[in-house]
Amino acid sequence: MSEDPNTEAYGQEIAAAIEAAASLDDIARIRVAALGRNGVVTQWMRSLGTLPKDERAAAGARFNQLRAGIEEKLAAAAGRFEAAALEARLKTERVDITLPVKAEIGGRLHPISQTIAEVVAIFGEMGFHVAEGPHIEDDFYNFTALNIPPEHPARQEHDTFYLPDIAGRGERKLLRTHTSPVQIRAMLKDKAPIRIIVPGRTFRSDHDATHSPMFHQVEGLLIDETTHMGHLKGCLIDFCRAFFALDHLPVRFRASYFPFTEPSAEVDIGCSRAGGELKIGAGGEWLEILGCGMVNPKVLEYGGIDPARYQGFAFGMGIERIAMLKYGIPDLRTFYESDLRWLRHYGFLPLDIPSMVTGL
Ligand code: 2NM
Repeated sequence: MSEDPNTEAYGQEIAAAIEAAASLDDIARIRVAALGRNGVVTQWMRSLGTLPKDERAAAGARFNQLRAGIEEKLAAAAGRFEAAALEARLKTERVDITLPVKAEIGGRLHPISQTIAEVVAIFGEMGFHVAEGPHIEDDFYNFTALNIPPEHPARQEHDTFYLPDIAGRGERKLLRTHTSPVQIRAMLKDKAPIRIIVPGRTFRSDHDATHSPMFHQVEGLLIDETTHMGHLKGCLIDFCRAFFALDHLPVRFRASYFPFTEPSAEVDIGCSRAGGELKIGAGGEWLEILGCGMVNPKVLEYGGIDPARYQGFAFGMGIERIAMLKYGIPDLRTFYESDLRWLRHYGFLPLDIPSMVTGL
């Protein structure tokens, strides 16, 4: 390049153009003209090699300064247009929640909500009330108080979503892996006797055809002075029969193990899988639907309840699983796709509130 490019004049010219820009498109055009592959500044920079050696450093510095100044002005102008566009969108896309439901969609209750309402209605009739708690928990409520030992696989990084240690205290919060921490909170806060069910979201680092990293559980807890395994069995048999609306549904208890209960059991209901089609209630086969047991005395102690005076039972089940079984929903993933056609098919009318009186 022979003549010395007037970077100052060009900088002012570009600044004026940016000032006069009326849209993000204008800004993009200015950027291309100045800084694009064949832009003015780019070409100047490319021509540095043709300058006499002793002028290169100073010219390079001026070009860089020019480019940085233009970048900065472009970014600021783009930011203003983006903010204005967002403002406009927020105005036009505001949702009027007082409008009636659109007839062609027809509001539907998600099967998860419906199933929780049904479970609440059944246990509500038995005198349980609903308890809720935080999704973000700490190690004590989610693991320690439930007698889950430090080396238990569920505690590993791999299975549990841990949050960063923002407080720098060497302890990390986590997303609850079950709703049981709410039972511990209830023991500590309400004392015995207790009769609660705890529906809610839970999180495990698990993702395949039958596991979602976010899913729902309902757990239950009953604590009193004379509570025994017979109460547990009667309560859960009644629940299974009410939930599946089958008065004579076969229910069996199979010995199992959980750290938080002793003894522990898994509950199966009768079914048949003849011809590859699952039918609940008939046939000589079994289908597991929930876990339960007598609350481990160690857990009562963590909850501040005297195990010499009180005992209780607890149970837990997956909402998606029992909803899929009851309503014939074949694929877990469809629960979270927000597909209105799916919701129209599997959803429930919002005012059809389940109750033991009107039927589930
Ligand atoms: C289950 C199975 C068995 C359970 C125990 C407790 C607590 F906090 F009371 F100890 N809450 N939930 C429990 C017991 C959960 O889920 C399969």
